[in-house]
Amino acid sequence: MAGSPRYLLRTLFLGTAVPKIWIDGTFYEKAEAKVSVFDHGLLYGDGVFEGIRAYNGRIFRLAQHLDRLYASAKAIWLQVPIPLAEMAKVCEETVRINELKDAYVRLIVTRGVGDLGLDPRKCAKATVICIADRIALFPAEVYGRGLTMMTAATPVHHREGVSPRIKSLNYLAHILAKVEAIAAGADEALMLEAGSGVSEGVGENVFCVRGRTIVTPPAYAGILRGITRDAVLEIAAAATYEIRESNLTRYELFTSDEMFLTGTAAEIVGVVKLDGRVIGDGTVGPVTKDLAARFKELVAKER
Ligand code: PXG
Repeated sequence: MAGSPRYLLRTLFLGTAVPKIWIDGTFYEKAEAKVSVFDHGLLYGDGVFEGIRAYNGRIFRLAQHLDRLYASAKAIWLQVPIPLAEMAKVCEETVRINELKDAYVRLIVTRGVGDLGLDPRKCAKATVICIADRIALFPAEVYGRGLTMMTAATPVHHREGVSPRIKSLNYLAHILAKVEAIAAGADEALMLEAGSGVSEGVGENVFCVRGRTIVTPPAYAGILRGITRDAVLEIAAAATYEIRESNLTRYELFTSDEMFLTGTAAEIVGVVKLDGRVIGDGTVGPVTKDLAARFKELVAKER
């Protein structure tokens, strides 16, 4: 535990703080931060999560992330055992105690400990975990040269199945898509909806640009409604770009001037190739660069 003599000694001798992870009200050091093998999050992927960033000690759009977490929980009939305002304090305290300025916060709510049957009523109380660490999704040079993408054969979940709007612990479809992209030598996978149409990257929303018009699939389509997506739409509107939220086909991506992805971990990253087709002139385009610069300004100033 964080306050244990062993922890204090280690911190004293090594000088650097060992990561402290919050589980159900207690901070544990990394090696001791564990959940039961009977937790339904592990047994069935039964739970929801959030990935959140802090910039210079301030958590970016925490309220929106928590709203999405509680909505995801509601959609899977999961009672989050602590109120939203308290959850916000847990996130802030976890960033603070780990002495992180630029951090990645992973908040997880599982169905909790049950038995080997999948009946969620056997789980008396949800497990809540908050981790604050760092994240680097793509190597730095990718932001300069842009990503290559490949459309995965595996689609996102059907929107009336496990809705892609739910940020659930079931990421297997997205992981399979990533595996397919890696096998094909691409940096990232593009996923389609179960019907058809472009959905998203494996952890990012998709945009394309034609002239000064920016297009992205609508939130009601089979996508996770990204917090970064919404922030970029706001920035783009303020910068007088024209915005269209409409269904996209791969054809529209192939023939666009620019393509980029947005996500908490990825932030804004240009795409220069999709399924072997060069997008635009094959470099990260001016609109992508402009929005990335504006996004950087926003995260630096916003609370
Ligand atoms: N689609 C999916 C399927 C996601 O998982 C996004 C879009 C972008 O949403 P936000 O709210 O982040 O703009 C996500 C987010 C990870 C990781 O560990 C994944 C995400 C976020 C942070 C970390 O790979 N996915």
